[in-house]
Amino acid sequence: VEASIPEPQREAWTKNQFESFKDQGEFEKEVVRHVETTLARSMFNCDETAAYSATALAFRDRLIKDWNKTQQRQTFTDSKRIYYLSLEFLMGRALDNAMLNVKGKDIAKGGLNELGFRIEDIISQENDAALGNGGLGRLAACFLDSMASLNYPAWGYGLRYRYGIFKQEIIDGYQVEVPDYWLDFNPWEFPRHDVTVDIQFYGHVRKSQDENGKTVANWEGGEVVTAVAYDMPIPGYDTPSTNNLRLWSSKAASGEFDFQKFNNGEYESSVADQQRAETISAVLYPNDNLERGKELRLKQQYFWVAASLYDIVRRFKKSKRPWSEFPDQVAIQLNDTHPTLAVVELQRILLDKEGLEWDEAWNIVTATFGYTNHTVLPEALEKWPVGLVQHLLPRHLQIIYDINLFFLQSVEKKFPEDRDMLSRVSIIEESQPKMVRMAYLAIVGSHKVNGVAELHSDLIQTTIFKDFVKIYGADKFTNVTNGITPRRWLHQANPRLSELIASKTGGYDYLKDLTTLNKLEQYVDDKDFRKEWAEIKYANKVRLAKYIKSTLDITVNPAALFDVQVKRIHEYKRQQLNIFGVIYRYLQLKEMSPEERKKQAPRVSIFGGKAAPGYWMAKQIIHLINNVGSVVNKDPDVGDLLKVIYLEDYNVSKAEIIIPASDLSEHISTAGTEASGTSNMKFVLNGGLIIGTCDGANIEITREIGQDNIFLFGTLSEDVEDLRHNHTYGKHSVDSGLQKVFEAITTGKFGDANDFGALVSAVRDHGDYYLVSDDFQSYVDTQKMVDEEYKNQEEWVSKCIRSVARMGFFSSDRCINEYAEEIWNIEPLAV
Ligand code: GP0
Repeated sequence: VEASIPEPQREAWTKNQFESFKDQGEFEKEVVRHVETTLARSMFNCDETAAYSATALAFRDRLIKDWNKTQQRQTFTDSKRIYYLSLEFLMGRALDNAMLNVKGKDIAKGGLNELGFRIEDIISQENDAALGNGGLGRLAACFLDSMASLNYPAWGYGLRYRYGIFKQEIIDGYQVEVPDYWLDFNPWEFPRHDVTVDIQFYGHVRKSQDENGKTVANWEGGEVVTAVAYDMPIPGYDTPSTNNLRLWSSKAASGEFDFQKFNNGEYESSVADQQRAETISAVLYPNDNLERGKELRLKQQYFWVAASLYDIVRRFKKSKRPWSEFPDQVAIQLNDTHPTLAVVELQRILLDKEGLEWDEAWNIVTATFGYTNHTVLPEALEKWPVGLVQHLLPRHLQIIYDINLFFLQSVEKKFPEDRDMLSRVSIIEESQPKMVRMAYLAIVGSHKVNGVAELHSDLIQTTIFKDFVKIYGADKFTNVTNGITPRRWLHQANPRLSELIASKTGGYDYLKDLTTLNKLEQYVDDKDFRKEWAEIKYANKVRLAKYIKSTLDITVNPAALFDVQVKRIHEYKRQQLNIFGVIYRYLQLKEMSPEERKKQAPRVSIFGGKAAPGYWMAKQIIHLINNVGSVVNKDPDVGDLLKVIYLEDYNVSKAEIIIPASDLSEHISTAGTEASGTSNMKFVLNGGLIIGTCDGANIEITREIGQDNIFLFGTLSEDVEDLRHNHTYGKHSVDSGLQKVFEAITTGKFGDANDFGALVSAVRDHGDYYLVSDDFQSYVDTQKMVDEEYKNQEEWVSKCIRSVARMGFFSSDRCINEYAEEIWNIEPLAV
C-alpha cells in the first residue's frame, strides 16, 4: 500500500495515518469529538440518538481504514473477484455487528457507560437496513458477512431503495402498511458522487456497417437515467478484510435536466422528469415468492444490472488483460433470476461495444455467470412479456432472440426426434402474449445452476428444469445448502450462550469454524452445564416476555413453552395450519375439567411476519390469528395455559430477540414447497427444537442432529401430487378434529364468521392445495408429543445441547467455501 505513495510524501502520509482507538479513553475522545464537531452538538444535550450517531461514526472511521486497505490490496494483487448481484440485502443493524467484528464492543460498552449511556440503548437507536423481503435477502446479507470473514475479494451489488420493506402495524387485528423511510441519518453509507453511470431505456436499434463491412447494432434515442454509487463497508469477523456493498441510486441525468424548459418557466415539468428518474430506486417491491410483472420492476432490474456491469467491466479493463481472461478475473453470481438481464447486457457490451464475435463473447459470458434458484413455486418464476422487453430494451430483445436461436439449434441437433422439446425449453414462451422465461435464460447463460438445499436441488432437476438436465448433463446442476452467519445469529443475538459455548470449546474460535461446536457434545450429561444452559434460555425468554408486555401489554409466563412461527405469511408456509392447531388446543382446554386442566403444559404461541400488501388470503390469516388471540388471551378458563401473541413488524433486529427465546419453532410448509428455509437453522443454533415437515433444509438438519432431536410430521414430497389429485376428485374427507375447528370459526367464536369464510373453504371446499387437512391430524399428534417431552426438562435440554453441538454444517462459511470451490473457482486472499 505504501508503495503507492510517491517517495517524497511518503513519510508525511504514513506518520499521520488515523489509528483506531487503543483503549476506552481513545474511544470516548472520538465519540465526544464527533458529537461536538461532526454533529455540531454540545455534550450537554447529547441524547441517545446523538450518542448512537457519534459511536457509529467512531467505528466507521475505524472500518474505513481497513476497507481502503482491503480494496487496495485486491487491486494490487489483481485477484479474481466475486460479484454477488442481489435485488435484496436484508442487512439489519450495522453497529453491533461492526463492533463485534472488529472486537471493539467491550471498549465501547465501558466508554458509553462512562459517558452515561447503556450500550443496548444506543444499539437500538439504529434503523434496520431492511432492503429485502425475507429469506432470499437475508441470505445475501449472511453471504456478505462470510465472504468478508473468509477473506474472499467480493462485492455485493444492489439497489439503494429510499423505502425498504414497509413497516407493519396491526390495527384492530388487521395488517396496515407504513412506509419505511430509513435514510434520515445513515452513517454506514458513502455517496460516491464521482462514480456514476448513465443508463439508457427505450429508443430503437439502427443497423449500420463498420469500416470492415461488418454489421453493427446501434441502440439510439430513448431516455437516460443516471446511477450514482453508494458504498457500505462490510467488515469480516476477526480479520482486517472489509469488503464493499455498492448500492445504486437513480437520479435524472445531468445532461437531461431540461434547462430550456426550466428557463421557459416550465419548472414543474422539469421537476417531474427529475422525480420520474428518482422513482426507479424509490421502493423495494414487497412480494416474497411472487412476481407480478410490473414495468417499473423491469426498469429497476436493468438499471441496477447495467450500472453494475459497467462498473465491473471498467475495473477489468484497468488490468489491460485480453477479454478471454475475463472469467479468470470475474465471477458473477445471480441471486435468483432478478439479475438475469446481466447475461444479455454482458453479451451486448462484448458484441456492440468491444467488437467481439458472437461465439467468443458467449463463451466469456457463460463462463462468468452462475445462477442460484430459490423456489419451485410457479407464481414466483419470472416471466416478462416480449412486448414490454421490446419497448424498454429493444437491443436486448434482439440478443435474447439470438441466444434462443443458437440454443434451440443445439437442442434440435441433440434431440432431433423430440419435437416438443423445443417448445418446452424455448426461452420464449409461445403464449398470448409471448413471454421471456427468465429462469431458462439464466440457465442457458450460466455455467452452473444451484438449488439451496438437497431436496430442492433434486426437485429442480427432476421437475421444472428436467429438460435442461437432459440437454446439458447433470454436471451443470448442483446443490449448495444454505447457511447462516454464526456471528450475528449466535454471538450477537445470544451473547450469554455464545460466552458459555466459548468457555467450553476453547474460546471464540468456534465462530470461525462452526464444526468445533461438536466439543459441546461431551457436556450433554454434565448437570451444571445443563443448568447454566437452561438459565440462559430462561433469561432470553424473560427478555422476550418483557418485550411482549411493553408492546402489547400482555403478560406471558416465561416458564411456559414458547412456540414460535416467524416468517413471511404465505399459504405454502401454512400459518393457517398452526392457528387451526391453536384453536383445536383451545377447544380441548375448554372441554376439560379444572382438574384435568391442571395437568396440561402451558404454552405461548407466538406469530410474526408480514403479508405482501396485495396478498388478500395472507392478510386473512393475520386477522384470524389476532382474533383468536383476543378471545383466548382474556378467557379465564385457560389463563396461563394458552396465550396467542402476534408480534408486529417482524424484522432482522426483532428476530435477534425472538429467536434466542424459542423452545419450539415451526417450519411446517407443505412438503416440496420451501426451498430451504434458513430461520430453521437459526432457531436450532440458539438451543430451540423444531416441529417441521420433511421439506427444505429440515431434512438435512434432521440428518445432522439426529431424528430424536426434531419433531417431524406430515406428508412426504413424493406423495403430494397424489394427495392433491385425491382432493380434486373428492376422494378426501376432513377429519372430526379439524371439522370442530371449522365449526368454531364459522359460528363466529373468533369474530365475524364471514371474515374467514374463504380461509376455511380453501381447505374444506376448494381442493386444499397446501394439504392442510391431510397433515392436520399428524400435526396435532406431534404437538401432543412435544407437550409430553417438554415436561421432562432434563431430557429436553439435553436434546437442545446435542442439537447445537451438531449444527456446524449450517454456517454460511461452509456454504461460501462450496460456492468458491465449485462455482466461482476462487481462493481467499491472504491477509
Ligand atoms: C425464495 F423465490 N425465497 C424466493 C423468493 O422470492 N423469496 C425468498 O425469500 C427464499 C425461500 O423461500 C427460502 O426457502 C430460502 O431459504 C431463501 O429464499 C434463501 O434461499 C426461505 O427461507
